[in-house]
Amino acid sequence: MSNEMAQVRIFGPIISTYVRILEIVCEEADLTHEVIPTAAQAPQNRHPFGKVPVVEIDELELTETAPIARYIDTRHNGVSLQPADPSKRYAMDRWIATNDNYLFPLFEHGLVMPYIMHRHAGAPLDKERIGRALPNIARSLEFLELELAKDGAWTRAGFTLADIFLYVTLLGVRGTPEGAQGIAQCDALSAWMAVCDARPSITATRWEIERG
Ligand SMILES: N[C@@H](CCC(=O)N[C@@H](CS)C(=O)NCC(=O)O)C(=O)O
Repeated sequence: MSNEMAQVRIFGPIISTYVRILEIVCEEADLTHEVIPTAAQAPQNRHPFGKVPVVEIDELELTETAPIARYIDTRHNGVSLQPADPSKRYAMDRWIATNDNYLFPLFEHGLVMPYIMHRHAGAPLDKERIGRALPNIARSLEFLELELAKDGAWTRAGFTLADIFLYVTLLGVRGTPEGAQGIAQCDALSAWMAVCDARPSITATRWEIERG
């Protein structure tokens, strides 16, 4: 990388759902970006509620991923990832909210985090926690599959910010054995993920662990 400072500085862990979402949005907007490794609990983390990421862009310091994504797309990408039609814009926002309020917390705490703690922090795999979450996780995947198969759900307005949020959240799920099996049983969801897998903004921001 050159010595020049990136246009967007993202403070958060290198492997983090919300950091990756913003890396993809930056790629879509053709903005240079850099992740400055920062743990949520680190004293230098400036998020008022101890979350990550915190973002520096245009001499601003921003928090909360969905508003940051909308800001980047509006200010730097010609609003390409947000439909103009109000009902389509609502659908995009609804799926982002569904992701942030229900899907991410369920998947993260019930499945993804126990595997991260096991694989990267040497903790025993918390099978009890996973077992408790799995029925709800299976129901959520089935819900996504049915909605997508019924009428295209979040894909009806083309590729939007909703695709990015849902894809990265499901990427974490697919990185676990139970999650990979669950997603493989969902034909529409698998096909949509495969299309996203090949998108240049997504391949350009792949995590080291995805490269195999
Ligand atoms: N509402 C925040 C949520 C971000 C979030 O949940 N980030 C996770 C990492 S992907 C986090 O900070 N986890 C650490 C923690 O909750 O202590 C946003 O949209 O940016």
